[in-house]
Amino acid sequence: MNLLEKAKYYPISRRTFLEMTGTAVAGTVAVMTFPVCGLFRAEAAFANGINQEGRWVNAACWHNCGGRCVLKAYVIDGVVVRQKTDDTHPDSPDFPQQRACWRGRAQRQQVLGADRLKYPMKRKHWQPGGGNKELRGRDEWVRISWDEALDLVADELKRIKAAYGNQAILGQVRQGMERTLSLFGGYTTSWGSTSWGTWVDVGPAVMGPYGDAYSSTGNDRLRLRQSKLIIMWGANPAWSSGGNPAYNFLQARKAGAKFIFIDPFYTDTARVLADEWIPIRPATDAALLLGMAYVMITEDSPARPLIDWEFLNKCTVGFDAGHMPAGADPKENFKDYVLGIEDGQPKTPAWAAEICGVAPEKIRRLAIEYATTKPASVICGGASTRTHRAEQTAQAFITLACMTGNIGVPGAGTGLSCHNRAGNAGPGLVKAGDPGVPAIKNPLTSSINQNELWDAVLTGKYTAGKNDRRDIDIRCVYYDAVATLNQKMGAAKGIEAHREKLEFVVTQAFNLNTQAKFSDIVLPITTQWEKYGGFIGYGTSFSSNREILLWFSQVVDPVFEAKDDIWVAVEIGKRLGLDAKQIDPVPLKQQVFNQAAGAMVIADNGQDYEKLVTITEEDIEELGVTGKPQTGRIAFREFREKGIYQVQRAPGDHFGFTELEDYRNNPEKYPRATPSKKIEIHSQKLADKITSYGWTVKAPIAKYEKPEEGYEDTFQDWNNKVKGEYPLQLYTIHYPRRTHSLFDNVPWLREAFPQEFIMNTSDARSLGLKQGDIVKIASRHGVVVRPLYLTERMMPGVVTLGQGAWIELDEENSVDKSGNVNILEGGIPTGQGHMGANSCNVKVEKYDQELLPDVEWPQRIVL
Ligand SMILES: Nc1nc2c(c(=O)[nH]1)N[C@H]1C(S)=C(S)[C@@H](COP(=O)(O)OP(=O)(O)OC[C@H]3O[C@@H](n4cnc5c(=O)[nH]c(N)nc54)[C@H](O)[C@@H]3O)O[C@H]1N2
Ligand SMILES: Nc1nc2c(c(=O)[nH]1)N[C@H]1C(S)=C(S)[C@@H](COP(=O)(O)OP(=O)(O)OC[C@H]3O[C@@H](n4cnc5c(=O)[nH]c(N)nc54)[C@H](O)[C@@H]3O)O[C@H]1N2
Ligand code: SF4
Ligand SMILES: [Mo]
Repeated sequence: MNLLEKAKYYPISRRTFLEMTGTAVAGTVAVMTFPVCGLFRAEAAFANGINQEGRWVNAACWHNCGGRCVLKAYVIDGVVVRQKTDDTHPDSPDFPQQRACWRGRAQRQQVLGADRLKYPMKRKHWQPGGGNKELRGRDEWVRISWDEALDLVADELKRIKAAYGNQAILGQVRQGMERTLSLFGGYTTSWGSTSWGTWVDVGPAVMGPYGDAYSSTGNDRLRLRQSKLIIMWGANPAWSSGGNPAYNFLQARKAGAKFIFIDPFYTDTARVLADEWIPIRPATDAALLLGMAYVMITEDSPARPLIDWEFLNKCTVGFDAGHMPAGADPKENFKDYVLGIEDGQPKTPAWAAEICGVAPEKIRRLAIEYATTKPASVICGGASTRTHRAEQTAQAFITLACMTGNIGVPGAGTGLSCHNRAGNAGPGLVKAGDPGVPAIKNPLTSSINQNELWDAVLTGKYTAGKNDRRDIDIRCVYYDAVATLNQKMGAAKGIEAHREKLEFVVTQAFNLNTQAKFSDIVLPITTQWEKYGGFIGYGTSFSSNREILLWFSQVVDPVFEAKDDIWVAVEIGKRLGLDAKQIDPVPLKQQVFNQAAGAMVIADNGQDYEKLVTITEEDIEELGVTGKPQTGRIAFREFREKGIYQVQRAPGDHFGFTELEDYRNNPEKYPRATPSKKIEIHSQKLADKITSYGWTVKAPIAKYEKPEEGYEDTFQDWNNKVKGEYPLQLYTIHYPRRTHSLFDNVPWLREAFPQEFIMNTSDARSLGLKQGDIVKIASRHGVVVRPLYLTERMMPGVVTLGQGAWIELDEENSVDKSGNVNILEGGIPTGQGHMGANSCNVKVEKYDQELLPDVEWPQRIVL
């Protein structure tokens, strides 16, 4: 019997279990088994005999997903036996419970999974200097003591610093080691937008920085109900904004909004909400938007106005030759570009249709519907701008919202509305206070764009700006809560960099995730369930929706030899001769107290904020922290026990929000922070900024430019429509099994969501493939294998695979078995160096070998 099998079936006493998890206490002995699913199973044992009273603890679901919901864990004598979600008040559409999704409800299989890392480990064939580097990711592991591990890490950091300088250390850290490495002389970082695509640069440049900079440009959820038309443009909240955003959209539908979905996939969200689905090829949205603009421009008439000239005149520059910003070439206006006056190519619906795949008549109808149904909201996920060259796309969205006057009116809006802000824009109504930890500045400024990261490690060169290529010599990567190797494009090259160049790779982790697997030293870390506690919500590093502040507490003791990230940062710091007090100046308990004491909640007038928490002398004494009593809305202990403060909402309250409302109503009084003080359909500042990054020359207006590895690149000969070697368009969806790479190992989720490769039935037929076949998917950059899922819900010519699977190499056949999308995608820097994850070309064929369902794979249990 191998170790895994033993772990699954070996009966252990409760005492042994508690000893293993570091929580041993004297008590009765009950028999427990590890179940097939790999959780330290305790329910059966407790149900079978020990009728002990347990307690519900507010447990964190701290991952970077769209939700951040209430989770509660039932703990009996140090063991979690049940989980539940928000039952703190009755559920209603205006005051909804913050219910957890399936991942949150499976959280204990992650925190108490049989595959938790138990001890510090060293790669068997690692030596200072790298040892046998090509064994990274496939070597054996050797258990070492914490002392040995910390000494090895500190010694190696010192050696690398002495030999190559601090620049040689690439830090992918944010849990404490960023402080240690900064005090140690600094480290190289990486940069580039992932989540919000090109909105990060385009939105603030074109509109002037707005409220909640990246996340939302529309309405709060109650005002969204005033919308008559909601276009879900590459937005799938049912999968990618867990918690209750999809429920909020449902209320808008019930209030009368029509829903149109523009997406290559007929999503689960569309199944619930869609009145119409318009399939579109990935990375071609700008073409569709320009085709719509053409209809609006050419068919606008006094009898049926399709353009809000008043808004354009009053609030924007750059639409036509008569309204150009100072210094701009009048020929470079948007209208003339659309009409083809400048380049001889009118951007007609027929022109757009050839690119985006939406029929010309449908484009015309959509344009007229968008221009005449008011107010209309365009709700974008990050996806349509997470493609190469997508600056044009974000800018085109804003341009069309201006043309139709759908800006600054309750129920109207455009742009990013995803993640935790999906359908609920606006400032936080309740916010945590500052934990009180002073920041430490990294003295180094060397930073490599995410798309060039592994290339830079291998070649020693990176782009620092236009005509500015610099040398860099990375020898070490330090990872904590950043899954760079798994989550950045170009992972195939990343593996090469790990196996060829790097001398030292360290990971702090709670399971053997991808970065841990490819490391030399792995340090076992506690999860949030094993720490003192904390907050989730605005003002914290885990922001939620604007109406809630969650307070989570410790659920279980640290398992095995797991230690907190900050403890590791301090211990390494001490060995590097640094001041421990600077690394960890404020104990976590005091930080949590500071966050509670500084928490603020919106006043009824919707303008002012007031203290949230009432704190007494006894509270301060009980905690043993420094602080002063204060009066707020909720008692300290009541809040901690309840685990949530949720602001009550009701239609007509003062907490409604519409982005740019003030500006639209009074542009003189509330000018935008752009050079013209207006919304800039023509933005030289944006063009200059994008061009200055060094990869792409951008025009000041939204033009369609062919993306790298978009639809056009599926052809060998575009003019004669001859397909090339990689004829299909792949995009990479945020998949329900995981939050990025997190939860990928959880057996219940593996079973429910098998990481299937999604393809249209007709494409499969032409390739001779059938439902369930194991297929090999190859791109210009790498190869993965997966089971095939055929459906009419996917547009022909387009395929998708969930992002985030843990790389699982079949070394013999040179394929990744997990379907990690970043093996397929190459790091191609364009525009603002954002992630272009939804533009990639692939070919698909039947795989000649077996592939077991993921749930049947051995868990990554070491030692
Ligand atoms: N389950 C789960 N949820 C998550 C996350 C996760 O990892 N897992 N991650 C969270 C994070 S950090 C983020 S940033 C958000 C991301 O949230 P989003 O960007 O909204 O999510 P995606 O799934 O990438 O894409 C949303 C929809 O866009 C469609 N789409 C893809 N490409 C295109 C395109 O080019 N044009 C058009 N029109 N549609 C397109 C997809 O089919 C999908 O239905 O999700 C958050 N929520
Ligand atoms: N191809 C493609 N790639 C993508 C995307 C895509 O759509 N397509 N989506 C992108 C997006 S939107 C995002 S936001 C990024 C996300 O990229 P990342 O933020 O790098 O991804 P996560 O998987 O969330 O990484 C978190 C890691 O930290 C670990 N971790 C969590 N908590 C702790 C802790 O307290 N301590 C320590 N030491 N470790 C911890 C987890 O186990 C996990 O390995 O991925 C991007 N990658
Ligand atoms: S949506 Fe996110 S925070 Fe909410 S339960 Fe699911 S994984 Fe956890
Ligand atoms: Mo993201």
